[in-house]
Amino acid sequence: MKINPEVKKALEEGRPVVALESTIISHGMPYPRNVQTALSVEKTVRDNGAVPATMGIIDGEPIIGMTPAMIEEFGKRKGIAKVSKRDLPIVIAEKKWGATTVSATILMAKAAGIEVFVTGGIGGVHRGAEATMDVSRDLYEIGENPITVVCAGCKAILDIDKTLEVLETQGVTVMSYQEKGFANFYCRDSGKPVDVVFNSPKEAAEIIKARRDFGLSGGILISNPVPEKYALSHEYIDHIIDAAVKECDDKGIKGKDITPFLLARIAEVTGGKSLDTNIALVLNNAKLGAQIAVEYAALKKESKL
Ligand code: PSU
Ligand code: MN
Repeated sequence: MKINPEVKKALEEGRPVVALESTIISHGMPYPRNVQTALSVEKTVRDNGAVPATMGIIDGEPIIGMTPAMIEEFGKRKGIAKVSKRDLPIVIAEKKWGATTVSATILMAKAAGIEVFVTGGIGGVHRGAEATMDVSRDLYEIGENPITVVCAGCKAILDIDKTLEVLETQGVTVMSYQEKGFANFYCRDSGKPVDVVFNSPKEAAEIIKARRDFGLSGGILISNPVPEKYALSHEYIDHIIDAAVKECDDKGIKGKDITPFLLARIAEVTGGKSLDTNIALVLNNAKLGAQIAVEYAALKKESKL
């Protein structure tokens, strides 16, 4: 692993660090907005007092904390592999470039000792999973590792009820920031209950600390609804998502190609509106994630965790 010196120093000094993924750059958004977004996310993390660490794999080497030049290349380059846990050994051994999904990013964060991670929407249980068994590795990796993932719920293309069920089975604590229901990616509230609503980053940090103090393994999922101003209404977006999911089925698109296809198709049909919302929610998550990382680092320092 190659750790960025700034990230390394922050970790050694117990200062807050926030992990970021790279699949959202290479497979989640078109160039150049993917690169602009990734760089603004890093800036937002810094502005809120933490050090960003964007993860990726370059020529088989896992990078903890990519430079802006690396991020630019990740956004432009064609044919970068989308790397989940199962793919990690392959891209490393074959010295390839790999963009890390939530699952692979969690593994790299854990290896580096980073405990807070910001993304857009996590992967989850796909609609029709009772037939296809398509359940994202993301859910299990959150269940098994000491990580707090800040997201705007799971992607809207998924089955939210089933996703919450798997999270519960995995023992993940699901918390929502200020809003009662689990966030719904492009929309604010899914109406599905979470385990606890919290009202400040400090409150979240206290729950993270309690989980660690008690020696519980596994992670915490923080649901942060997209800002009102950028939220799309169910009336507007739901049928667009349904049509895209059906098109995906009809075309026989499967496995890891489903999510990138759907995100791109929905962005196209909405004339870029869904992309604006996606970017807004990621930035909003970066702010909250950094604030939580700051509070958690302070609590750890106080209690010498
Ligand atoms: N969130 C976004 N855009 C994305 C993703 C998340 O706003 O592109 C990526 C994440 O990397 C997540 C992955 O881990 O999609 C899930 O893919 P799958 O559904 O194939 O498990
Ligand atoms: Mn899948």
